Amino acid sequence: MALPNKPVGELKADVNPEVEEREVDILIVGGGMAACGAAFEIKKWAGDKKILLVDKAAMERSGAVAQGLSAINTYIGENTPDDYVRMVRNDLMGIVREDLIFDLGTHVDDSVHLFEEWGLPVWKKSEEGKNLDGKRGLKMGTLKSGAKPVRTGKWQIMINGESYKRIVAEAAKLALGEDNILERVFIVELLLDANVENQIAGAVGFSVRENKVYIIKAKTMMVACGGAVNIYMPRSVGEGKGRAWYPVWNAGSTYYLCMKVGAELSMMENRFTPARFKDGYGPVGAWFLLFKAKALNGLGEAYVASDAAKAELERYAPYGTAAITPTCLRNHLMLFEMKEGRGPIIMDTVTALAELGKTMDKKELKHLESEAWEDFLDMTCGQANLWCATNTEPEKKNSEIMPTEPYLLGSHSGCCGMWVSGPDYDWVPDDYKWGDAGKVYNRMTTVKGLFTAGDGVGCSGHKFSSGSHAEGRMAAKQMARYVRDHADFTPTLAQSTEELVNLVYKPVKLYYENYQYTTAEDINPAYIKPSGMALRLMKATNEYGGGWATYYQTSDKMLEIVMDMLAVMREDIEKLAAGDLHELMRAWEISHRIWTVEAHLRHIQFRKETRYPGFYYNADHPGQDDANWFCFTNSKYDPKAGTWECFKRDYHKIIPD
Ligand code: SFD
Ligand code: AMP
Repeated sequence: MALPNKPVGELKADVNPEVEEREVDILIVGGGMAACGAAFEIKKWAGDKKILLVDKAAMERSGAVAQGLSAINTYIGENTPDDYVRMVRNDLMGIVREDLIFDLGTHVDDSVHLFEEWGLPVWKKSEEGKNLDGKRGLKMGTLKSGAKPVRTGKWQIMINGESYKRIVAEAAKLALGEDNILERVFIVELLLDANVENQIAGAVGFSVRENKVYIIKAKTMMVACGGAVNIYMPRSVGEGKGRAWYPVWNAGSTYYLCMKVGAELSMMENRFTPARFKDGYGPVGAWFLLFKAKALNGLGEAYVASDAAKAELERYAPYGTAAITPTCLRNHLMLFEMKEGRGPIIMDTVTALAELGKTMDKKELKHLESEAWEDFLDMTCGQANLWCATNTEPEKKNSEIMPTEPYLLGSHSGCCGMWVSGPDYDWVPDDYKWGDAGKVYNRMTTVKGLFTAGDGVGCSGHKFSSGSHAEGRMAAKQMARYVRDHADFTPTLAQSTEELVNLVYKPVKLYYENYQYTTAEDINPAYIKPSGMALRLMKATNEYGGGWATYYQTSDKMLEIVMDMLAVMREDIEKLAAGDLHELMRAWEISHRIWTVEAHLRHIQFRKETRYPGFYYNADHPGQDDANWFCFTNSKYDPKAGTWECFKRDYHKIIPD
């Protein structure tokens, strides 16, 4: 149950928090799209079991869909799952898990149909081929009953999605029951079983509204805490600090929590460096696909059609010469123009709207203009604010677009995450599926009983909101199987209650033991505050780890330097201090971020090629080296030894071209 909003000011931390211990069969960590999918599905398969969902925020507005969305980017519809695999494979430069993508492609539409049933307005095509949004679209019937969506691209459909997350969360809460949900509880660490090797047994966290530590034992769990944001310095600091494209609250917890108990990571070198409307982070998809806008360089040229651009793309054939240019290479072309002195890059909104308006009457034209605003009001309202603040009417004034700081995610146009088992079909290669006691558990990590979904599953991007929900539902069914198959297992924790409380509240204790030593509480020889640590991390990664400061370029030497800096940061996070509950959350978030970005950079260091030009470049290993690197790069942190290992895993082509 959600606790009410806090009163003015932060809630003071107490060195002696209350402790609540729980024991459940199934634990769902996170409350975003994947977790809502799991919450909706799980009772159907494990209704007699004890289930608990824990979200650090309030589910109605938590995670990436908090502000809403204006499109569902994965709806298979009239297409085929095989083709979906081809699209994802091409966009992610060849190396993907086709079993996971195909499997998702066969399930995702069912989630979209549910969203519509729960009240999400989906735009429809009229019989005359006109776009009908909102209530007008409802008149055409549902997608399930055969109504045609408004396709922007081959895979994307338009929605009126400001309340998307509220709708999805309501269904999840109704299905699971409010009593089985803890909101505003931040999970800090996962816990392995004391007796069974490599078996998950629980998690520890704290309330961000009460001085309370939660210790939760579970037989199986899904961790779906989204991607990692604010691991690289955003382009705006000061007044723009905290502004980002992906959700600022998602701090890499999925990757941190799983890697710390020894789950294998895959393709952590992959990142998403999205091209976005400059400073407001407005997504570009609707402009490129729905409004058919062109990107121009500073000279007013549609640069993607130039001979120089074509020659540049040919260097990355077959992806560069494919019918749809992969996302990273679209960025690469932007950066190429900018570096050649032909920047900035401009979205030609004026021509696009004028072209569309040619066949429209006055009323339709007005509606088109409001759609342009609604695209942002539905999912990135800061961009609409920025348009107001800069007197930008998109039909009269163009806007700049710009590659942003990098994000780590596995559900959007990126593919980093956990190495998980695929489904148990005979066509799935043996090294793509595993489980326990001879049984295969789809979406289980390499730790027994630990599942993930959405941004957590690596090697299979382009799931987006709908696919993440569907994947959460798929993982839920597997957890239900797991818990039945392991009815005799009783989770046992290796740590005492006192040890766990001391671990979680260490920053609070450090603060209260030392804060009176100085007059300015943020400056103290005995501790570091999380806000300072965040700036230190972002400066280091931006300058040495391929942030925007260097046009996303790093090198072997720069990686060596940033690795040293990260090692010191990992030592220094032991000295993080927190005086209130918000700061305690910030302290743990920055720890999660530091470990996550270290995994990212270790992978970049290991992969001696530049697989994703436009997302990042390794100056010492430019271009792609298929002979040596057409494989997955995986890593594993050994929780007992405290050591990391990077290694290769084979890629299998399952779906022919
Ligand atoms: O325009 C802890 N996304 C888009 N998807 C689409 O389908 N269409 C779009 O239009 C999309 N675009 C877009 C998108 C996202 C954003 C931010 C914008 C625009 C501005 C992507 C999807 O939203 C994304 O793929 C899914 O939401 C991913 O789902 P999931 O479940 O993997 O992550 P989540 O929804 O962010 O949820 C994370 C949850 O974890 C909680 N959490 N809980 C406990 N303890 C911790 N330590 C925790 N850490 C995090 C969070 O509170 C949250 O509940 S467009 O760009 O293309
Ligand atoms: P974005 O708004 O950039 O997150 O993109 C939303 C959707 O549109 C994603 O499925 C993208 O892959 C797709 N997309 C965005 N821009 C383009 C483009 N120029 N060409 C093809 N697909 C695009």
